[in-house]
Amino acid sequence: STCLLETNNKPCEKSGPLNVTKITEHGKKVRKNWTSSWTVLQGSQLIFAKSQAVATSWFGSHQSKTEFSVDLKGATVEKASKDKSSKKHVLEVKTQRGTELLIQSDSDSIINEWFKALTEAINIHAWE
Ligand code: I3S
Repeated sequence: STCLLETNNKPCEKSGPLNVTKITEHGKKVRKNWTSSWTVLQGSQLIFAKSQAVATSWFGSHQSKTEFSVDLKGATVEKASKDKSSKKHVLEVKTQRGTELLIQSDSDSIINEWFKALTEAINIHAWE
């Protein structure tokens, strides 16, 4: 994998730049706000930071630079249907807590890698 960061003896499975927006928070629809985020998959946590540099400093010390993170336990991931976004290569992640995210890359292969990694993480952590 492409992940170079590690903390608390927990390796991170995958990281890279993705475009992300929430579409629902606590079960309520929110206005889309697409931003490019450095995205890190670590165990059951999917973490979004403003940039790789910020993510690195986040891993080095404090957590305040994290934009937000979601827990993938009990989540689902699927390829987003066309009505969710006009963009190409979009995944929809729904968490158990009622947050729905869209994540997107201009690269089909990158989004397919994330789809695999997220599906695996969701399956591995399903029963925790
Ligand atoms: O699902 P929507 O409402 O068509 O999403 C688009 C809008 O949120 C738009 O912003 P404003 O309506 O707040 O100006 C965004 O700029 C677009 O990127 C959204 O659509 P896409 O299809 O890019 O996800």
